[in-house]
Amino acid sequence: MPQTSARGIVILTGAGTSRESGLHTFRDPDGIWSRVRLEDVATPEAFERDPARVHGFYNARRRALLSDDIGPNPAHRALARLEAEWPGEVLLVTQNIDNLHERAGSKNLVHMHGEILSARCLRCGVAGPWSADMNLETPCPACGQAGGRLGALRVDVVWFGEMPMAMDRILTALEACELFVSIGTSGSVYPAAGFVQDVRERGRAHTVELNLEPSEGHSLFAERHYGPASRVVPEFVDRLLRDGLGGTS
Ligand code: BV8
Repeated sequence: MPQTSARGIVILTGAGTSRESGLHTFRDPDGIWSRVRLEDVATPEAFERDPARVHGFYNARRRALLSDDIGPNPAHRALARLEAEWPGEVLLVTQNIDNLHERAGSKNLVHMHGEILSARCLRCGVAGPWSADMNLETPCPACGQAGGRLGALRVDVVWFGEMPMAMDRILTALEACELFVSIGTSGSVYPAAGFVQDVRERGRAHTVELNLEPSEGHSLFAERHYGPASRVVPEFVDRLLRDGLGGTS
């Protein structure tokens, strides 16, 4: 059976994709980093220094995500449709720790910065689904251990200075893809912000930025469309499914 020639697509999403679902971004004027310093809540040193504060930061974001008025928006749904209808592989790499891509139906998905609805044990290393608040006394559901200066559990996300997840899989997909689309990200956090350069260096893939406004790396993209993700992403997906790769300009 000949390998289909349909070409692979890699999509990178950031917090702007979830903004119209009601979740805050990081670096917009009303963003998360305008209210708290990342050095105080999103690094291993912050957790060592004040684990209760870090638990409180993620407990609040987890509760917000699980509230009834938060759900996928048309951008999440358009990306799930692209995966279902595109004849080649579509790998969705998200920097987001929410579960809105899954809830929209995306399956071929990598959370390179982890997931807020997962917890990891500091003692046995086992990670698993977690939707409740977490504190220093919470026991690990896998090994039962609890207590200690840092407690037993941490949120299963990638903090600054920690290695992002699934990098081998991501870099392999970037190497093979014919289309790289960056959506809703400021392009200020590495290695994700460097993916477009990785793709350009291979000289074959088309690169597209879909964002509310030009990102830090906007000049690196061959094609750019600006506006809210809930409009710009469905429009782009419709065009791509109608006209194929040659149709994008
Ligand atoms: C690593 C998870 C190496 C947690 C996050 C100095 C010291 C130490 C490290 C570094 C350093 N200098 C550089 C680094 C590397 C560092 C880094 O890049 N720092 C930056 C600040 C300079 N990176 C790391 O540390 C990474 N790890 O390098 O490891 C290593 C090597 C070997 C061994 C060990 C380690 C790890 C980075 C991951 C950190 N974790 N999050 C959590 O979420 O709490 S990062 C955080 O930023 C989120 O994941 C977020 O997704 C990511 C990027 O932000 P964006 O998603 O882009 O969000 P932002 O608000 O910035 O932008 C939103 C965009 O949306 C805007 O452009 C806006 O216009 C747009 N928008 C808004 N509304 C809409 C919209 N678009 C469309 N529609 C709308 N409606």
